[in-house]
Amino acid sequence: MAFYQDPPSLGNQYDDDRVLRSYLARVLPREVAASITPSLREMGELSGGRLYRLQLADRENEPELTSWDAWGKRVDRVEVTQLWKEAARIACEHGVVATAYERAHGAFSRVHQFALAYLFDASSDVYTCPLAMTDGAARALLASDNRALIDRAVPRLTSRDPASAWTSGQWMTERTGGSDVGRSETVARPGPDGAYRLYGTKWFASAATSEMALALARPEGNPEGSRGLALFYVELAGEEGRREGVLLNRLKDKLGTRKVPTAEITLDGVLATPVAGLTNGVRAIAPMLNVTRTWNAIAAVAGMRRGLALARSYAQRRALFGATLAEKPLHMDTLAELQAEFEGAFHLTFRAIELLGREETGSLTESEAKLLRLMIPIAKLTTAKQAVSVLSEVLEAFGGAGYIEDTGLPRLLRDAQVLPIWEGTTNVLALDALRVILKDGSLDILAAEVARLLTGVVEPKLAEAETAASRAVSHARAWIKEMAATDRPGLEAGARRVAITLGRALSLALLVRHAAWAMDRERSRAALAAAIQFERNGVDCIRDHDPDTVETLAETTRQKPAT
Ligand code: MFK
Repeated sequence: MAFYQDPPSLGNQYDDDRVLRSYLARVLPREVAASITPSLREMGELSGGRLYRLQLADRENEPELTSWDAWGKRVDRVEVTQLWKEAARIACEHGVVATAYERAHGAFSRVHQFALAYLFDASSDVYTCPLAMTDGAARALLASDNRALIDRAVPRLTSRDPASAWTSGQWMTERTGGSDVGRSETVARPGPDGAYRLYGTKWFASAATSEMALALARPEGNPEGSRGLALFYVELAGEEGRREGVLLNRLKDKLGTRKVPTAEITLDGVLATPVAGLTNGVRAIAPMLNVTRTWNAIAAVAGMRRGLALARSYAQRRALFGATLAEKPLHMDTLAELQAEFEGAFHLTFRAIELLGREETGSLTESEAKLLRLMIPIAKLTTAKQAVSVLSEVLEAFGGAGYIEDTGLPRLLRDAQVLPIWEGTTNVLALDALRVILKDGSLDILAAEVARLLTGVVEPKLAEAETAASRAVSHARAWIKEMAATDRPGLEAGARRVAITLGRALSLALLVRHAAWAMDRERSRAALAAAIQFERNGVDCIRDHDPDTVETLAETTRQKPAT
């Protein structure tokens, strides 16, 4: 009999998820948990069942851009794949954005919404990109207080009716750069009627199929730099002349996120409405950035969870050297390291989501608001890096099969690789976090949060983890203080290591707190093991700055190539 390997399989992704269920049991009031569980179970069923099968069947399909019709008319039509069409319907009907705005459970609605997004994401081939933009646009419009635009767009962005729902794009990045947005070249010109029209090129326009977009542009005559930019609302969903003044030049040929129709576009006089005045566009779009960065973190967590679910299933089915992989100490040791990373990322991200929900319902204290401002870049950058390294290991856990496209596994790594890049690279967000720390004392608040989480934990097995979390934060505080006073270039050079250390320390403190709760209330030692393992994986990444070494290597970088 020839041998054929059983493929990995998935069950209900809600019922199978100890980490999610235990977390929700801790944070949600009993009646809220009872009310939302059916929706999560339904999404878990879709995500491990019908949507997952469709994802595998749709694997080779990609969006297509048709620029011209048969008679030479410019049409710029994008056709997305079957999976995305189905994902759009499911996301809309199940309220993957709407839940946050309906607020059936007040601040907890954000936790409910992101739990739905977490379950949905891994089987959607990044349909969460347009959802993130849609959520972010609704949030930025609401923050703008522009009543006319809010009334026009927000009900559509937060609709549960696929026939009338809109998604939004985010048009920021230009050829001049994705990070230094202040160099944007797009101009906004008022016509004789006072209406603005945009002219320029956007280099990474997310999800070219959206019905509206938020775009940065410089009103003619405004000064250079980011303060001279304004935020504009662009509507693309008109009956006639759809996308009038917007040319889709081509779709990007990307390493991953292949189902997302990311486009290069020319804005050639598209009508646009100022959202919040004619300056300070970055400030006006910032609420969107904070929401989309939270989505980035949830996508990182969801990707890790999916990879581990498949790797665990495979470990039970794959036998070699006389036993299944699930019985092999080294394989289990490797998966334990990855599981701890996933659990740390999960708790870090959902803590930020709790605060986001409280911010939106007006119940955040001033110091919690500062904590949230610092936590979002830290959570985004920490979880994105974890996702890439965890999913690289997940592929290896399948041996050669992990490298073969029609297993559906390589996509996991390709789609993770974008997470540290878009929505602010690791370095840009590390510098953002450093700026916030130096400006408003939020590191003291983060340190107090870590101390609060560890207070009252008496389990001796958690002692080392507790010490590691609080020592890492103290080290970061002392290091920043010293470097800020003595070595500014060294401080900047160490910003990424500091941000990751803070992300890992906060993750560990959250794991410790959850482990203590789970032992007490659920008689479960799984979260305890995750906390201990996370500490063993390492927390403090800060090292002393060594300018000589860095400068010597920098000289190599600056060398002119030999001719
Ligand atoms: C499932 C996955 C979902 C994700 C899908 C993603 C697909 C989308 C693909 C893309 O489009 S990626 C492009 C995303 N681009 C970025 O994320 C930009 C990265 N660069 C930065 O974040 C820079 O730090 C930044 C552009 C914000 C720098 O801008 P500035 O204007 O040079 O900096 P500045 O002066 O710090 O910020 C201007 C104002 O905004 C300040 O307020 P004031 O005017 O009151 O002083 C800042 O405090 C405020 N601000 C900036 N970032 C903020 C913020 N406020 C709150 N939260 C923030 N995060």
